[in-house]
Amino acid sequence: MKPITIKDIRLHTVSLPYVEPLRTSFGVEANKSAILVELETSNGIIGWGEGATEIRPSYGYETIATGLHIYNEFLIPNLIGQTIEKATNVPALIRSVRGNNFSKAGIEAAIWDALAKNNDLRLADYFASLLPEGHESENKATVGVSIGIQPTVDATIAIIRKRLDQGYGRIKLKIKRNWDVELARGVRSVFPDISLMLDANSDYSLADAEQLTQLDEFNLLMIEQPLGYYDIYEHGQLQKLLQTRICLDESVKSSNDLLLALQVDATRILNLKPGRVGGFSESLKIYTICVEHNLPLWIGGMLETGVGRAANIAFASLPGVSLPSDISASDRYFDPDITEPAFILGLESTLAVPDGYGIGVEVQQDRLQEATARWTENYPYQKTSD
Ligand code: OSB
Ligand code: MG
Repeated sequence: MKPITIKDIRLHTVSLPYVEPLRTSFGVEANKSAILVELETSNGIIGWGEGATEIRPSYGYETIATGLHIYNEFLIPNLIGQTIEKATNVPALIRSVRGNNFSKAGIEAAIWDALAKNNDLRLADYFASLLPEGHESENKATVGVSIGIQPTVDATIAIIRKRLDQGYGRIKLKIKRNWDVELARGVRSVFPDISLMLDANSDYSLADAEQLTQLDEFNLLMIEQPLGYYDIYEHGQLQKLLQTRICLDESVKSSNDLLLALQVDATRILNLKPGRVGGFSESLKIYTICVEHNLPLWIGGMLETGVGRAANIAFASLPGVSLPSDISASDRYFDPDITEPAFILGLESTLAVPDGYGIGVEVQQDRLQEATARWTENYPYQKTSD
């Protein structure tokens, strides 16, 4: 690999209106906010990464404001002027910064993109080059769609129907306490056979185990992160009582967390969000653990802009990603997205990996300007309902 030398790193905080907001157990935002990282190398290559931090510390503890602080004060000063030959060397360069995984991942992603471009490689092929033979990119990712909490069961059914008509082959519904069994029963009475899963975003505690066992009758593909943010042990306790497989999301923040979760049978499937674990270097470690343990794996989403989504699609195209990922077509999120070309849902609920080098999509300067202006207008906090 031809190395890159980092000349400059520029941050763009953006705000993009969602086509359809996603209500979770912790609320809803009308706009997508993200920090886009633009990295320039000494030979003029531009790499892009997305730090998928949100406005509020709800899904994780990082926010846009803490992200800007960590980038500007710590990560960027550590990296400017560095020569990097392999993106997997990056975590060692920023290990003095504790935690803040989404921010680290945003900057690491820009380095992955720049290194891939500098070596005329698609990001998907760069990932595959670091894995054993037989792990080449399949050039497409199999995907599903995540549907937020709706006011009624009928409204949920209407959206599921729309998504099935669009070609999505796996449906995920957000649930919360008191919005679970009745929802699943109503949906299953209309769609007895669809591939269906539920995501609780940490809303329950072990005391709710009996309620959760009532979901066993609905033939769910999995239940995602029912219990608390840190509660790996408790998920293991819950799994003893449930037939439905538990899939951890929030609680697995590193490869070490995954090994612990496997030890206590807390996760029978894994939702890997590359940002949550600090980036693609750690994600490759986790990928390898999943392959070794025959653990079904899929890539989660944070409603990313095209910058983050393109990189996640590249990762999700690896063959060890064995279940549909939470990465939908561009039109499910934004009109228009910040990058071109748009991701369009293909046959059998797939998204194609673009042909271009690196992430394979281009940031549109006019849309970037508009999105940064929208952020500035609304800063520090956008209006939120709830
Ligand atoms: O828990 O998977 C989640 C979005 C924001 C925060 C948390 C989650 C989600 C999603 C979105 O489910 C999936 C997507 O990006 O399409
Ligand atoms: Mg989740």
